[in-house]
Amino acid sequence: MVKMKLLNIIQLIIRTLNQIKKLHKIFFLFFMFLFNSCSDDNNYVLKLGHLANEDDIWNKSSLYFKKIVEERSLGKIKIKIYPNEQLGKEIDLINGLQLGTVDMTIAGEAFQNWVPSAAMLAIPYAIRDFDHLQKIANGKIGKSIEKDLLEKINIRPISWFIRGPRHLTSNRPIIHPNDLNGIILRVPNVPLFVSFWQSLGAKPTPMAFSEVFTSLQQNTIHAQENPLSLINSAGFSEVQKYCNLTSHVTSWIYVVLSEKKLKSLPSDMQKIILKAGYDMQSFQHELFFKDEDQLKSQLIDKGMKFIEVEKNEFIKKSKNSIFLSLNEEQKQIYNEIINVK
Ligand code: 2Q2
Repeated sequence: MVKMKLLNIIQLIIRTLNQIKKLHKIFFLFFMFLFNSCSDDNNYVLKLGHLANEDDIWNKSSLYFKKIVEERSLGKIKIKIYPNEQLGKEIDLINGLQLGTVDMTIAGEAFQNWVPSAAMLAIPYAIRDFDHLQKIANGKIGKSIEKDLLEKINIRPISWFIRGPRHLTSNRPIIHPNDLNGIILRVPNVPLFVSFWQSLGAKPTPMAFSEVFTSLQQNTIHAQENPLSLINSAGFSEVQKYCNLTSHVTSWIYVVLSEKKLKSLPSDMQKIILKAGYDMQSFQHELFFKDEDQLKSQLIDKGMKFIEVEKNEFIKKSKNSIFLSLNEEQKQIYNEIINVK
């Protein structure tokens, strides 16, 4: 009798335990469902497209941004990075930002096609060195370009990256502007660059960055111009023998975000993005100065020959055309730039 009772009690305990276990499972599933649907609601995806490849400093800096944003937002914000113009060419990306098909990109003087003051980012022979560059980008002129981008096309710069001087690469040495005779030269979609190279006697042709390597290889263009970092990461040393040290443009570039996208996020998420933009800038600047010194020797190792050019001849020959292409307001800013000591 006692044995039977004991058995009943044990069975009752087991049943209760089983029920608790089931309930446990149900609760678990219920909470998982809740958690998943919440995190779906709170998942924000930002697509960042740019023209450089995986090895470039822009991509390394973008990856740093991705890391800190995802960490600080506890995974609520996801940053998807598309290098190599996978998400579109520079001009398409800038259009896409305004249409809402892209959230972020890295662009600079090409903005002059929408915002005239962005031409001031890259006036040939205006910025003397990195110290001067930092003063301009951080100062009144940089701030007013940032303001124009935001007010005129609803695009918000969240970082600015330092760039090394642009040099001309080619398959024959270019020492003097006269050597440019007959040279078809790729430039980005930047009207000022077209008039600059025309004034020097070359045949500039605007083209998206992703098409440059193949066009050089096929000899449909003979030359291109870019900072050493892009020349190196894009592997132009495989299709160009000479790097002519024209140093014709020293400039900076913006990492930009669609203001509409930013404003669609909760304010704590907005703060995380803006702070991360600021931190990415410091990260890029530090990495830039570490990299910049080694780039020349890396390119020499890859077989490139560096050519000293008659820089004064380039300045002399292009000066008039640069000035003519600026309107009154731009001329004034140009004078301000060169007067910053
Ligand atoms: O040559 C290029 O395509 C790049 O260096 C940049 O895209 C260029 O500097 C500008 O189009 C930036 O807006």
